[in-house]
Amino acid sequence: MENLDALTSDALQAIEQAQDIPGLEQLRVQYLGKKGSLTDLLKGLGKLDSSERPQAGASINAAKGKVQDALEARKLTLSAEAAASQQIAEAVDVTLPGRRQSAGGLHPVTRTLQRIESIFTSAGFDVVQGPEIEDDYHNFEALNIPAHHPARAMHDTFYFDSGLLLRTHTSTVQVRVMEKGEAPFRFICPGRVYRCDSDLTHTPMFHQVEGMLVDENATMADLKGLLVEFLQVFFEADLDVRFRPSYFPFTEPSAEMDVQCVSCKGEGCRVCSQTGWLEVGGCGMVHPNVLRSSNVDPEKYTGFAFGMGVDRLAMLRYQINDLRLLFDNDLRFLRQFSEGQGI
Ligand code: 2NM
Repeated sequence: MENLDALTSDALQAIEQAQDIPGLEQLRVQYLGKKGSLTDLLKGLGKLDSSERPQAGASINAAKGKVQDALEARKLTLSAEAAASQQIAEAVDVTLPGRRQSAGGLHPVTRTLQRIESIFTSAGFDVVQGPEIEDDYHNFEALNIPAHHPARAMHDTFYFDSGLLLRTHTSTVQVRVMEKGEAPFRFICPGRVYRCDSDLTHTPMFHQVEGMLVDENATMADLKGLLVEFLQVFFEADLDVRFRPSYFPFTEPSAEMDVQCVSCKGEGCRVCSQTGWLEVGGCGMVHPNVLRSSNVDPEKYTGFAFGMGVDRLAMLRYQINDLRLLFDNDLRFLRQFSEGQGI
């Protein structure tokens, strides 16, 4: 009992110095718990003379009350401090500038496809799609390429075990449209095609757009007029176009078409290998055998058809010097085509 005052002031001091709630709880146990020092004193009251007991009991209870009050007060302070520092830690600075949502962009090949479709649609052509997995008939036979024809070797075809194949051109779609519908026809077929070929300038999958017009008086002159107009609108320049005689099994006569180099306007540069010309596709008058196979009467109808490489057109339009950039999906490359640009 002589130490009660010292004990109390030690307790109050320790409580005042407690740094956190667990530390405070430890002090409560130390002084007021079942085996706490103030509890012990109360338990020892029995040993006192009965005359001293009320006085001593009152003193101990008063000390307990002070310690309890101090614990309560300190607990309030510590909780408030903890809440305040949590608030600071989790504070959101509403004055910081927001993170911009960057708008995505269309892939240059997609943009090129859309541009091609928009030009041909303006000229009255429909846009038709078809399957990428095809059969021998639609990829070869119906296009006047019979079995063992040397042109089959040119195509480096991917075959499935089933005998089906990945289409090597989109002419397959033209066959499907002709066999289902009735002439006249006027449509383009854009899409992916596949050839087992991979080097600096060839990828096993690439994009092609083919087109055809079948009508009672379609001529090679109509074909040339359409393609010259297309290339000048596509490149937004008054470029020369030339047609060189060529051979395709599905057209007769056939031609390859060159456009004046978009980079040097015909002067000769690295893009055109100093020739001044860029090869952009093939074309010709649809072979009567092809029309006949698809139930179009070659005595009544003539047709022209053409095919162009979309990836090459994209490279020329956007000045991309490596074909592989189109298929690597490197964001540093693709981001140059994002946001607010037309097609
Ligand atoms: C080309 C070149 C020449 C072509 C032919 C046909 C069809 F179905 F009418 F026979 N479609 N596409 C054709 C003609 C494609 O691509 C270089």
